[in-house]
Amino acid sequence: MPDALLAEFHVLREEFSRFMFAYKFGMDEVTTKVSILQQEFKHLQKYNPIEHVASRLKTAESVLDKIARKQCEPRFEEIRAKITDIAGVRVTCSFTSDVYLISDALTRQDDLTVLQRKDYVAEPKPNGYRSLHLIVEVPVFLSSGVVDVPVEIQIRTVAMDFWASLEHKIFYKYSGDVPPHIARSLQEAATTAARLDDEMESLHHDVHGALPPVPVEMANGSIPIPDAVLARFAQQRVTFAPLI
Ligand code: 0O2
Repeated sequence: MPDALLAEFHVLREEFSRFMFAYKFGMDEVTTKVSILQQEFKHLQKYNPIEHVASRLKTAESVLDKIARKQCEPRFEEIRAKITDIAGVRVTCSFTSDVYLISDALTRQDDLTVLQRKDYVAEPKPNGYRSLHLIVEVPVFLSSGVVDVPVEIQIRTVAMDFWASLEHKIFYKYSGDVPPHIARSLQEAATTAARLDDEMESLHHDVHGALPPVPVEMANGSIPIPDAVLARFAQQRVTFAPLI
């Protein structure tokens, strides 16, 4: 390979690496935010709405596939603007109401900008897919300056997650061309999963009742804590012992 071409290749590889690292850092920022919420809920509110959290970076191959599919020009700026799911964080919650609880807790954070919100829980896809999707932009502070990085956040219940992971496997097994009888069965399974979510939510409500949300201002101590919330703390036996 001629020297000039080799040098160009090295520069490009380094730029690509820098580009992908920004997504990794953006993903880490969002994962940290989710982890803080998870710990706060668990230790301070004695209720943990989050079952698990996973994150992934798209592979270079998958980014290239998407560049071709979206007819995106192979320039970093254009890729950052058009391909917004290079970094992804998936939050799996216990109940449907938790999906919105987590979405609200994240989107009211000042340093996150919501670029897109798709509510496939309220309006499932025709195949039965349900999840709440957010594309948020998070600032990443590098030694050279700040980069705003888009991160896709998928928030769903355990039942939605179970269905989606099975459907994903079936979709790939048939290369996207799922036979009609299997597509029908998947739709029925999605309806069953949605019913299960409704039943579990109602059971949860019967057992724990509807808890009043803690106002944002209370977290910074700027308003007095109302009696109802104090009663709720007492009811849940919240202790103020050190967390670690
Ligand atoms: P992967 O491997 O999970 O990343 P887009 O093509 O993403 O620009 P789209 O399709 O409008 O635009 O985005 P949408 O609807 O927000 O979906 C993006 C992601 O949601 C997908 O990413 C899947 O992870 C998930 N998803 C969406 N629809 C379905 C579905 O019907 N079944 C399952 N199992 N997952 C779904 P990727 O890139 O397809 O895959």
